[in-house]
Amino acid sequence: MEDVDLKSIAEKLTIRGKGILASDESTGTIGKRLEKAGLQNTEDVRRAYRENFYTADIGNSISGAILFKETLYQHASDGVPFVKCLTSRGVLPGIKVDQGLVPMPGSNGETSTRGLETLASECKQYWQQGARFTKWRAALKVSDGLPSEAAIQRNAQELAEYAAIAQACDLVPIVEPEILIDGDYTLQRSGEVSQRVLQSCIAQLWRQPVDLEATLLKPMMVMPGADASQKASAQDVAVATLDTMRRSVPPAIPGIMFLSGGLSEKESTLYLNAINNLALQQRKDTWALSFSFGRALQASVLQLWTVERTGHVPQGSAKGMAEALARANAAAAKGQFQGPHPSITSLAGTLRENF
Ligand code: 5MM
Repeated sequence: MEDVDLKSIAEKLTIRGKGILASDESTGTIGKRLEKAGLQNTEDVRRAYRENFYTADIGNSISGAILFKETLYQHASDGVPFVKCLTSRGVLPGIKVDQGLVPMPGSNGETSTRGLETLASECKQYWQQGARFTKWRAALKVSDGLPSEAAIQRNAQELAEYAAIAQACDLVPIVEPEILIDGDYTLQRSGEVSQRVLQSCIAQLWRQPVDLEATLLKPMMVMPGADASQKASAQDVAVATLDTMRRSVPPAIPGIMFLSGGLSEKESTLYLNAINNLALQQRKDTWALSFSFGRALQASVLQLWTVERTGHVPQGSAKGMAEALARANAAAAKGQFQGPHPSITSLAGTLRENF
C-alpha cells in the first residue's frame, strides 16, 4: 500500500471555495426520489442519473464526491469508470460506509447507525477501488424530550469508532451527526441541541485514536425546525451557527461541511453564504465552512433530467444545472454568492417577476 497522507487529503477536500457533492443515497433513498420524478429505480437509471454529475465540469467547485457502494464500481456510458471521471476532473472519490439507521432498543423512536462490524474489511476494498474518504451518518430527532442523552452518547461513540477505523484504513472520515429538520423547535433550541451533540462527538473523537486534523465534520446548520412558527433569516442562522461551531468544534478540525437536510436549494446557498460572510467579517473562519450537500445540489438536476429524457429540453441541460448549482454553492463557500440562484424554482420565480 502506498504511503497515505491523510492530512493532505483533508486539506484538498477543504480547499477554500470548493465543497463536497453528497451523491451517496442508498438504493431506497434514491429510489424514492427517482420514483417521485416518475422514473424507475433500476441500476441503470441510477447510473445514468449520476453520470450527469460525474461527467460534468465541476472540478472548480467540487473537491470531493461521496458515492454509494454500487456507484463506486460503475462506469459512464463511454466505459470510463466513475472513479476515473472524478479524479480526471480533480474531484476526490469518497464512499458512504454506514449501513443505515436502526431503532435504538428502549428508546422513544430514536436510532443508532449500523455497519461497524464489517467496516474495516470494507474500507480496505473501497480504498483499493479508489475511494480516499468516507462518510458515516447518525440522525438525531428533536422534540421536547429528545434527543435523549443515551442517543447522543451512543451515536457519538459510534461516529468516533467509525472515524478511528476509517483512518486506520487510510481514509479521511467525515463525521455526520445530523440534527433532523422535522419538528417545530426554535432557533435557540436548535443551538442548544447542536451544541450538546457536537461537544459529545468531539469528546468521543478525543477518546479514540483519531487524528482531528484529518477528520471533517458534517453538521446541520443551526436553524428552527421545518414546522416552527417563527422562521429565521439567513443572518440569524449565520449568527447561531457560528456561535455554536465556535463553542463546540476545535480549530484542529479542518472543515465543517454542512448538509442541506431538507432546506430548499436556494435557502441552502443563501445560508451558507451568510455564514461565510459573517465568519470573514468576524475573522472566525478558523475552519473551511463549506458544503456537503445532497438535495441542494441535486433537486433541480433530477427535475431537468426527467424532462431531458423526453426530449423537451436539449441534451446536457441537466449536466449544465449540476455545474450551475455547484458554482453557486462554491461562491457561497467564499461568501461571494450574488444570485440569481440557478435552481428551477428560483428561475421560475425570476421569470414570473419579469412578466
Ligand atoms: C442528510 O443526508 C446527507 C446530506 O444530504 P442532504 O444535503 O440532502 O441533506 C446525505 O449525504 C445522506 O447521508 C445520504 O444521502 C445517504 O442517505 P440514506 O438515507 O440513503 O442513508
